[in-house]
Formats: sequence, structure tokens, C-alpha cells
Amino acid sequence: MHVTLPDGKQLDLPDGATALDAAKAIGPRLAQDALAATANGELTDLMTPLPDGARITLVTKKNPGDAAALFRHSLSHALSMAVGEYYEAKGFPKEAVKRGVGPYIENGFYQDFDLPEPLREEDLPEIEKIMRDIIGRGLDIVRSDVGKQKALEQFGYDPYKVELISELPDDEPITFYAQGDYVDLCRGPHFPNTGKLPQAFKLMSTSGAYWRGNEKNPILQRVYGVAFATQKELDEYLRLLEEAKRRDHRRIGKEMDLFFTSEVIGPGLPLWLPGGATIRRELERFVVDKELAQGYQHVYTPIMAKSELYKISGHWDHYNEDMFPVMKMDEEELVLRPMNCPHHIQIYSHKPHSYRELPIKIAELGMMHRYEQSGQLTGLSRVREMTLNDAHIFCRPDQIQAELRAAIELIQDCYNVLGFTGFSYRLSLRDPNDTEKYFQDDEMWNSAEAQLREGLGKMGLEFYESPGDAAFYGPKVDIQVRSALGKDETLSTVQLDFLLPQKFELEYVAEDGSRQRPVMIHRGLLSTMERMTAFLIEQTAGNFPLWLAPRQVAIIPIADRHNDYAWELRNELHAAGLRVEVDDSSNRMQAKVREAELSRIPFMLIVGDKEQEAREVSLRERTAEGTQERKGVKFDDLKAELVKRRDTRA
Ligand code: TSB
Ligand code: ZN
Repeated sequence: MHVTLPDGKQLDLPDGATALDAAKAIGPRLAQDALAATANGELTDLMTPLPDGARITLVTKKNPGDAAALFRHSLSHALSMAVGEYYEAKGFPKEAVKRGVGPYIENGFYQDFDLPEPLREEDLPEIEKIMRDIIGRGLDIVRSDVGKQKALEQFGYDPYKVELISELPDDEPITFYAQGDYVDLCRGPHFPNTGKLPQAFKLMSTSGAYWRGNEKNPILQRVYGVAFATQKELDEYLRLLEEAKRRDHRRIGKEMDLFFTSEVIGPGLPLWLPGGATIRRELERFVVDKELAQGYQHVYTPIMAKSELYKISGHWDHYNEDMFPVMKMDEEELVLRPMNCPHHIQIYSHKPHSYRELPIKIAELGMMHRYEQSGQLTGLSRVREMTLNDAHIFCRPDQIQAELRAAIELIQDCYNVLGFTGFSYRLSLRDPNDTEKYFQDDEMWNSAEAQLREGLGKMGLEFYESPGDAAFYGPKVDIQVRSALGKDETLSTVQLDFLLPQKFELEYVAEDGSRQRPVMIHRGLLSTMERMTAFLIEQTAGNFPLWLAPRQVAIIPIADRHNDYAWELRNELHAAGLRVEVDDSSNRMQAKVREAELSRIPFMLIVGDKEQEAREVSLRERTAEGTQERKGVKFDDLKAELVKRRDTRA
């Protein structure tokens, strides 16, 4: 057989040669350094026979390619072996440890176990130590092909392996990978020797996981690890993880008393505490004013409707899984609305419209209910009751491009004020093969998708396409952000819909007197107040700009004799509409400052003798760069500055 090297050279090798044979043929140095290989672009290991005629490259430390996939997988074997040795040392027979799967994953690996007694988090360092020892032993990782019968015999004690082996074809060889006295059924590929595995790994946690992900099956114990080629990368990853935890909106929400959920009210139904409600109210005022200035008309509509409404709209057929069950009352069937569109459509149809009136933009802070899976619920970012900063734009076909642009620009405008960066535009298209989720009409979809693509193109926005993420009624431009937990989420959305106007037989009177069908643009500007607030908390790590901060100013008198002055200032700021408090507790000044800092109050005004005499304050301001101090600030100037900052939403 022969293989082709990256420089085009051909290498003749004996039949059945592996990448290690190829490396040896090139030179002993490379054979020493090689960790893995690619054959025709696919990652393989040094122990697997190469296909005849393959184009190969050798993976080394200097040319690591996707080596991480391999060493993460091999580390899961090291983990598996270490856990075996751990229980053997405790006196359990080898067969007492049974194993599910152990793949590599993003940033690391895991392995599932059925153990004679559960592993606790405290035991993980010990397991890690054994893993490092296994690496230190420098064991060759050996691949072998065996027949199905032999495989079944070898793993007879392990029902999980037996199940997997039984499902493999009878006539194909089954591969084992062994290191020392540890053998596992595995397709590979792996590193050639445990000694080549990186030490930059860490076991993170354990959790329960159903065998094969099926809740009817037994629960296995899953051990997770993270692994990188270098300690530097591992440290950086752990630092980011800490940072993410620090920003997690659920944690900050608790610390700042912003929201909570109550056991007796139910999961996914958050309660907004006064602090969180303040943030929300400020956002709502901000966005409603923006919309009014852009010609949106705000309405209020009921949060429920007869199920009939959703049968007409198509939600009944295409969105049923996300809806709460029907409420039966006398002769009527009611449902909680999962979307506001049909209600706004009723408002549009309430009166006839002429072409001159269009676009008509109906907006509402509309409450909706969606039956999200309980496992999916996350703080405020994924809930079951939510209020969407929603609008439906009814326009003529010739107005589509201008309205799409206006909607996207309004989003950009708001993001500018909020200081958001690091979001991306996703063009969410239908999956043409999914006939269940999507209304079927090729021409309609092609035309709507083309319009959105054109709109994004004309605005010069970079975007990526995502088939299968459209709404059932039309394609969307989604604005994607990343949560502290690393999850990709949709914040704002602009959706083009030719379907609902048809289902509800919407009309306008055209210039020539004929009746024409309008087009709908669904648009969530700030997203739901829930998801937006969650995102804002994580973006700012709770350090809100003045206009959004639930508690804006803390006045700290140094001694009791400054209390009157503090209250006088408080009353003046309060009269200017600022959210101010005086800490006239008997605590020491340092303790009061720390308390205000922990509460993330952006402005601290410290007042003592000197300040009182000159009608001044000592200012401590929290900024993204840390705390800034200004001494001897004239109170009247400061008041004007604070009011201006608030009003300009700086
Ligand atoms: C924009 N009918 C349209 C509307 O007119 C609509 O409802 N679109 S949506 O289904 O995409 O929802 C709008 C936004 O609500 C989403 O982009 C997302 O930001 C937010 N959202 C959706 N589900 C949840 C949830 N479970 N919790 C919090 N926010 C959610
Ligand atoms: Zn809608």
C-alpha cells in the first residue's frame, strides 16, 4: 500500500500499515513526537491501519490540529481506569465497576459509571491523583480487533457493555483499546501512550445521567472533567468559568434582591421584587417612549382567548407543544396566549384601513405564557410567564424593506443606549423537511426569506443563516447573545410573515379602490422583559448605569452630628426624582461604605464636618474600572450632574 504526505511525496508501506509505521518510515524523531494523524482529513490514531492511498498528516505538539478531541477521549479512559483502581483499592472486585459511555465533549470529557457505592465530589481529587499516576506510568495504548463472541465473553459482567456489543453487526470486528490491565470496548481514536496525555486537566463534578439518556433506564453516575493541551489554557478556562459564575444573573438577582421564584407559585413564574421591578419599569418607560416617537400605537389586550383564535392562526397546529392546556368554562374553551399576534390582528381588523394609513404599528408590553420544559427553565432568561416588548407592523408589500430597516435600526438604537456589544445577527430559516413545524408553501417561504436576506444585505450587516429556527409563520432576523452560562439566546427578533394576514383574511383598500392583503412584521424590540433583564444583569454584573440602578445614591454621614445634613441632601435628591437612601445606622463609616459597595449602589456621598460647612460631599463612584473618588464636590453641581446623567441615560 502507499500513502501521500502533505508535500505530495508518496510513501510505500507494507499492507495494513498504521500512521505510526508511516511516521517511523519518515524518521525516528517524528515517530517519537507523533501523537495522532489525519487520513483524508479525518482524525485517526497511530494504531489504526490506514486506508490504502490515503493523504495523511501527522499530528504533533507543534502541529496539534484537532488533537484535543483525542487526548480528551483518552483522558476519559484514564478516568475510567482510575475509578476501577480506586474501588479495587477499597476491596471491591474488578467486576463491581460497570461502565456506560465515555466520550470527549467541548472542553473536556466524561465517563458514566454504575458503581458499587457512589462517588462523592470530595473523592474526585483522589481519582485525579490516580489519573496523573496512570499518565506517569507511560502505558502504551494498544488497539485490537476481536470477534463479537469474544467481546461478549470479556464483558459478560457488565450489562451496559453487553447491550452495546449485542447491537453491533455480527460480522464486523469489534475494537478494544487497552492500557496496562485496563481494557475497554471503544471505536477510538486514542493517543499512543498515556505518558503523552496532558496533565492540564481537572475533574469538575459528578451528576446523575440515565443510561442512554432514557428516563426509563437506570441512572448512572457521570464524572465530568475539563482538559487542555497546556496549563495556561486550563487556567484561562477555569478563570472564565469563575467569571461566568460571578455574572450569573440568578446569583446577582439574589444578592441584589431583584427577583425570586416561590415554591408554591411554581417554577418559571418569577416574582419581581421592588429592585427588579425598578429596572423593568425604567426599561419599559424607555422603550415605550422610543416606540411612541416612531409612530407605534400602544394597546392593552387580554392574556387569554378562545382556543378558536389559535385554531385560525395556526398556533393550534404548529405551536401546541408550547401552550398551556385548555381551560373549559361553561360552553367555552379558553387558552392562555403563547403569542400576542392574533390579538393585535383583531385590533387591525376592528376597522377598515386605507393604503394611506399603512404602516400601522400596534405595540404592547404583552404578557404571554409558554409551557417550557421544566429542565429548560433558567432564572429570568427562560420562564413560563413573560412580557414581550412586542409589536406587529401591518404594511404594504412595497413598504417591507423600509419597515425591516426601521425595525432593525430601532433595535440598534436601543442597544447603543444599553451599551451592548458582542451580539450577532442570525437569519433563521425554515427547515423545508420539517412539515410538522412549518406551514407548507414553498413560494411564500422563498419570497419571505429572500426579502430578509436582501434587507440584511442592504444594511451591510454580517449574519449567519440557521435553517430550522424560523417561526412557523415566517423567517426571522434574530439577535443572538451569549448568556453567562455560555448559552446562545435570542434577544431581539424581527420576523416577516405572509401567512397570518392570509389566515385572518386581512385587507386594506388600495389606491385604485381594490382590496389588498397587508404583510405583517412581528418584532420583539427588547425581547421579553424577563430575558432582557437577565441579560442586562449579566452584561453589567449588576453594576447598572445610573438610570437603571434600583438604588442610585447612598448618603453616608461620618458621625451622628452629620445626619441632619445627610437627610437634607437626601430630600433634595429625592425631590429631583432620584432613588436615594441615607445610612444613618450606628455602623462605622468603613462598614457603611462596604455595605453600599456590596449593594452595587453607583454613587456614594460621604459627608462630614468639612462637607457640611461648605455644602459639599465626598464622592465615591462605582465605574467599570473600579471606584473613583472625588473630594470637595459642590452638592448643587453634583445634583445637576446626576439628573443629567439619568435623563440622558448615560
Ligand atoms: C415578536 N410573535 C412574535 C412576536 O411578535 C414572537 O412571539 N416571537 S418569539 O416567539 O420569537 O418570541 C419573542 C422573544 O421572546 C424571543 O425572541 C425571546 O427573546 C423571548 N422569549 C421566548 N421564549 C421565552 C421564554 N421562555 N422566556 C423568556 N423569554 C422568551
Ligand atoms: Zn407576533
